[in-house]
Amino acid sequence: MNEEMLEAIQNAVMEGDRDGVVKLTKSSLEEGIEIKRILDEGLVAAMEVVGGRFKCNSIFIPEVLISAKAMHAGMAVLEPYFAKCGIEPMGNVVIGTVKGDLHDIGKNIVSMMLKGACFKVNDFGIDVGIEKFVGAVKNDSPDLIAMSALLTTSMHSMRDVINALKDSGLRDKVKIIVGGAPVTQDFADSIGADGYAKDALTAVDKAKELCGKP
Ligand code: B12
Repeated sequence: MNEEMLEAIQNAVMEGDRDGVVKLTKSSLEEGIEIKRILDEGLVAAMEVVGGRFKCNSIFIPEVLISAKAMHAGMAVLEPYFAKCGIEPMGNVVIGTVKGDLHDIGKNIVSMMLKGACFKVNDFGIDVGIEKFVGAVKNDSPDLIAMSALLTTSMHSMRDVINALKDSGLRDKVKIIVGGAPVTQDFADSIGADGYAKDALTAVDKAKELCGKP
């Protein structure tokens, strides 16, 4: 039964059926299916299939976008269930997809999971320039900067942000975590980031560790 429901969510995302995704996500919650399973085995699993189809040119950008919108609609249903926090935040995080990159599905999942783990999250969205990250450290003193990149071309902007922070004398004031499909631990080390995580769940653990709240 649970498997059928999760498969139905996958199909609805793949078909770009927003209303269907919302309805099925709500029903899955009512059935008591774990939120993490709805996310991983329903919504994210569908985007993996969509990604494979996009890669081999069997679907194109408009179809991917329609599926992405349907997935976001499902995430919006789940979001309130993540936020069961006390008064004291785990830490302040500024998150964004780096300059030149418009991909935000993974970044939004990380953002949502961090909020769910009681971090205060300031989400700068997509195509976030160096100055914006540096300005945030200067003016708002976040504990953690989280940068996402999905393109092999844009991931180098992460290094530019870190270098700009060094040049402004601000590097030691903030921890930096990076992620996104092309990013690896080796890459994170090579640009001088403090942490890397391959998925949203690991990102939360790493963020806690970097903020001294393991
Ligand atoms: C959806 C998608 C799009 C959508 C984006 C919609 C949106 N709102 O995000 C649209 C259609 C707009 C798009 C456009 C393009 N795309 Co695109 N896209 C994808 C696709 C199919 C899925 C990405 C995705 O959402 N995955 C699902 C999420 C859940 O996974 P995720 O992002 O990896 O995130 C997880 C982890 O990486 C991690 N994570 C993510 N961020 C962070 C941040 C931190 C701090 C941490 C710790 C962890 C973390 O946690 C997440 C959750 O577990 C991928 C293919 C793929 N399989 O990845 C191509 C892909 C990324 N795109 C690609 C390309 C080439 C493009 C375009 C250039 C296409 C074009 N010709 O115009 C444009 C680029 C536009 C731009 N300037 O950014 C290539 C990139 C190739 C490369 N090596 O650089 C890919 C890999 C497809 C391919 N050819 O194989 N794309």
